[in-house]
Amino acid sequence: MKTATKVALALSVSACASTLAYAQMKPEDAIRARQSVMRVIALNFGPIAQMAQGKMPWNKDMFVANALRIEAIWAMQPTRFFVPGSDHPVAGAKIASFTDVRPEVWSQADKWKAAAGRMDEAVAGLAKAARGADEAAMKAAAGALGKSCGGCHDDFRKK
Ligand code: ASC
Repeated sequence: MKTATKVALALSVSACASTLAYAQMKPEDAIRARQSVMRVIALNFGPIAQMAQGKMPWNKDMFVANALRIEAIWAMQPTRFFVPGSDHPVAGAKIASFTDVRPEVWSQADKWKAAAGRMDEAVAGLAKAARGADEAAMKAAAGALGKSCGGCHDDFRKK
């Protein structure tokens, strides 16, 4: 490997490593990051939920595309963005940092992690169903995912 290539590689690895230091993220950046990820998941889940509930005509290609996108987006592990200090808007921050998070995310961390774990399972279940051919299984998996979204929102997000 040429020296220039080695240097470029080392630089890109350290740039990635520094963006991975989530615990050191500014709270306002963490709030924006998790809201951005959740927002894109919600946009992809909307049509899936509507199809599962018969509120929108069945479109398998759309269902599958959205389900696999949700898998990819959830793989960003947005739960990492619940860093200490991100439980309230940050005074003087350069970006808006309004948050609906409840402090129970930290004070009942085990319960919150369990709820997040159920989300892992539900997202995997949706993606698995989407890779199959069974429409009923896809709709059932969509329902399960909706429940697991709600499982966190009920207890850990302000009404
Ligand atoms: C959505 C969305 C959520 C979940 C939740 C399901 O589409 O934005 O937060 O579904 O309402 O319980």
